[in-house]
Amino acid sequence: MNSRRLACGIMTLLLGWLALATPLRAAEPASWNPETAEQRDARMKWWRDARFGLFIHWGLYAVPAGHWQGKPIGGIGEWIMNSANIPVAEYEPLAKQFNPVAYDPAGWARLAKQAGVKYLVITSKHHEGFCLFDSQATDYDAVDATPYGKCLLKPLADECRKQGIKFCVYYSIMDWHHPAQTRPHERSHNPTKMLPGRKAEYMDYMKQHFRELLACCDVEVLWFDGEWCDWYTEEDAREVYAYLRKLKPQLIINNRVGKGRQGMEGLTRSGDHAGDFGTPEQQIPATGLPGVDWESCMTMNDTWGFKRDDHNWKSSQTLIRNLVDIASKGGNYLLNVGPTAAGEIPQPSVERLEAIGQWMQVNGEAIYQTAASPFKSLAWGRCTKKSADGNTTLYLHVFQWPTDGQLLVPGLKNPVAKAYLLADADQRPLDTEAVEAGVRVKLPANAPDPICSVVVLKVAGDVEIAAAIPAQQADGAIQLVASDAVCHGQQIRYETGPQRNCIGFWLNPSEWVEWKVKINEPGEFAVSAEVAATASGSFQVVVGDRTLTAQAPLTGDYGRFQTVDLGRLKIAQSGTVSIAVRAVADGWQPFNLRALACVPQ
Ligand code: FHN
Repeated sequence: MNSRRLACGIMTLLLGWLALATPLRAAEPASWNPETAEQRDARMKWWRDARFGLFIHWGLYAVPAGHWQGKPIGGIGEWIMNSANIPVAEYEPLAKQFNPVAYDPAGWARLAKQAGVKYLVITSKHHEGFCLFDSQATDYDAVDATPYGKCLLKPLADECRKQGIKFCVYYSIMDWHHPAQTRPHERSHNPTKMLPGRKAEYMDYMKQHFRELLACCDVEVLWFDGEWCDWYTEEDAREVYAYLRKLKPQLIINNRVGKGRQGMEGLTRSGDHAGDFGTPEQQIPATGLPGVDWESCMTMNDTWGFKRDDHNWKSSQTLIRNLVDIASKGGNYLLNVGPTAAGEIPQPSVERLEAIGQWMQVNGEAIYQTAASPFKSLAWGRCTKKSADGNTTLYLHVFQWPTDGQLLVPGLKNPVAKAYLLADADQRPLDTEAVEAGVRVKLPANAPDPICSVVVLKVAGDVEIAAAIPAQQADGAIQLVASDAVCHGQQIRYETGPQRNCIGFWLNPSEWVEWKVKINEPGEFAVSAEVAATASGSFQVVVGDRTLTAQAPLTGDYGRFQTVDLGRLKIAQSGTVSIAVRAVADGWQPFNLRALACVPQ
């Protein structure tokens, strides 16, 4: 055993002693998260400030790279063992072909640094069960099972630290290789079943890994996945969470350690679930989520693990605007690369990371340490914010540069102390003007950056924004979306996420919703609604003393929406009008309401 492995071994033993000194099924109540809000804020601060991380999916699945027995296999690359229905005995030998001779941890860390990421999350063990680190608990690892014969994580951890990048690891709870877990049936590995009487063995196996990962790499975030197996419970989650935080109090742990994640939407449903941040996957929440820590993990093409045939690369523009969109909503962006079995990051990924890095070189100030936009939406782009010494800096991320050179910041009431282009090192002042609709900023004819140019506004105090209410469109139509509605009641509320983005939790028929709308042209309107319902209830659209009664159609799922015509309704007066939707209590059945439209007749 070389000195490095010896050192890791000793550290692991020390951590093991500490852990054993704290019995896993602790005698004290499972107070899995006793920390105060202040302690949590201090622990989460670097992560919240970071805003941008690099995800790396690397494992034996990079060897077949999306092909098996001469045939292309559909689905994401790291799932090939399941997608091609490969038995463990036929999958294991891939380890003998895994020899990443081109692996350059220093080069990876430099690329990450240049891209502007502040943390890096690499798979330590994906569902396949293969460990990229040296584990004393198994020989199914990079040291014992591959011709490469060395730990893959520690060198990268060391190089990341040299670059000032936080080193973090992904860890799958579901394990398609461990003998305590078995296939649910002969056509799939997912989700695994736990063999009777072997759960404690596997839980201890995982804890050995946690100690080893902390000992060898001192990880800063443990990014769990594969928590959906029914043998793994919320009680297990809380004990794992408490166990890890006792080993490393400053460790940050995602919500997939627990059972509260709401599918790919990734956020934690209400209730007492373990985990420090939500994990939307391949999607960005529709709006910011005040007080909620979340991180959208996304691929550059369509797969997490390397697939030789996946050339469906997102543009650098898309990736940069995703980063801006996510930061404008107060979230983090965890952008994935899938290295080859040889240890190379695909060139298209390198090119995109370099493009992001060039943008971040100029505009990183508008991403790092920022808070969510104070605006509900901006037609021309996004906004991020910083507050210091009682003043506010607004970073206006302009995607669509105004052709007339006038950028309207809607509803902004603060006087602007200073405005300039972030790309302008001399910070030459831009003219601004307070107008009824907000603040106009006079911009040069050409945008500094075709993808996203940042205009900086310095204002005194906290931002004050006049509540922009929806207005009748120039063609007379009225388009009302759920995020602009005013909910009246305790349970009814706006729900975010691509499967929702609606008024939901309408369980109580005495609760209701309304839109305040600026009407310029009263008249007769054809009214339609976008609804989702699993049972049909009646509701009414009410404007003044006029009422339109309708029945919600059955769409079969609270996330499957249909647009239904409700009939005609007269809006008799101009000015600010309330368009309300109320439940008919008799026979009420909850439904989700995404939008309301009124078209002049
Ligand atoms: O099954 C995994 C998948 O392979 C990938 O790791 C993603 C990335 O977070 N997580 C799971 C799917 O939700």
